[in-house]
Amino acid sequence: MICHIGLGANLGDRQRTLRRAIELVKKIPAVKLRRVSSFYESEPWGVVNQPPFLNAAIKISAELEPLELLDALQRIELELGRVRREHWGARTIDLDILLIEGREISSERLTVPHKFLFERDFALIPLAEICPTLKFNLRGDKVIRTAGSPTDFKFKLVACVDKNFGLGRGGKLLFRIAEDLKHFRRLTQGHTIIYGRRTLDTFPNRQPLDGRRNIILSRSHDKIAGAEVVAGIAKLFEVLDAAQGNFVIGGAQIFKELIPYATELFLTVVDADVQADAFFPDVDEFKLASAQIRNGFEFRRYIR
Ligand code: A4P
Ligand code: MG
Repeated sequence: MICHIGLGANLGDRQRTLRRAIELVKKIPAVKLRRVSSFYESEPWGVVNQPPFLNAAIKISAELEPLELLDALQRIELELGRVRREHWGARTIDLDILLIEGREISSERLTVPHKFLFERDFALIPLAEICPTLKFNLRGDKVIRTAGSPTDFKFKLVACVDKNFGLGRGGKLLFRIAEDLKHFRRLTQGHTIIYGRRTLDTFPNRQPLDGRRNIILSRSHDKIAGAEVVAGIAKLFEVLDAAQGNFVIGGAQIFKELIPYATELFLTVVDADVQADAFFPDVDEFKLASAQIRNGFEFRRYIR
């Protein structure tokens, strides 16, 4: 099922909590995170004498029953230190199921669409950003887009794949095409490149690439000459600069982790069918913006 979830926080480090909550939703078994909205600052709705909220929305697909999803979301609320006190009152994190595609639910534990969705601009505005088909009227409450969403890093994913979006085999890349390497250099030169430890092994002399800020995701290494090493996505968000070009260059696991937050994809698609064992993730949340046909391959650019 396709489902939209609303997130809200008004206690503690709200930005960090929202990001952590999104990462935890991503880790629920049988859940795939597809899209993430910007973060929005909003005035409290309902109980008004409490701190302002930070709100966001995400889109997921889940091979779960709605109540199983609700259970998983409530476990995340607990893990992030939510204490249920006052109805509509202040909270470190609130995760509400806003919509489930093609479903209406009205049971003791769960009402979908969310009971107050269409009365709440703080829920509708982030939701509309990632669900453009939604029809609604706003009340005119103050809801202001603010920085802090992982999508603000404007991740651009760059890869060279075969017809089946195969990336590699046995830890090696499938292709080495001179024109593509030039294209890659032109895109990334002077910017930040983000990649996994094993991708370093595919580089010439296993050295970080020059003329770029190299950030390597690794849990097993803490120092690599010529690069900055970070242990996970949460740490990555702390060291990145949103104003910089942030290029994600592999491998398969890193693409999978960061594609929900990406704004653009640069795929070199080679007209070949190679037995790959690692694949680029689904691109169905993106649309093809341009394709330049070359001899035996094409340069594709996708946007949201
Ligand atoms: N429940 C029923 N339907 C759903 C659903 N679609 N999604 C049940 C999630 N839960 C659902 O929620 C109470 C019970 O609602 C759950 O146990 C579940 O079985 P709760 O989170 O435990 O209690 P609550 O927070 O007091 O109530 P509720 O209704 O979740 O609060 P709201 O409605 O989310 O309101 N103002 C701004 N600007 N931004 C906000 O994010 N949030 C609230 C909280 C108030 N004002 C706000 C914001
Ligand atoms: Mg709630």
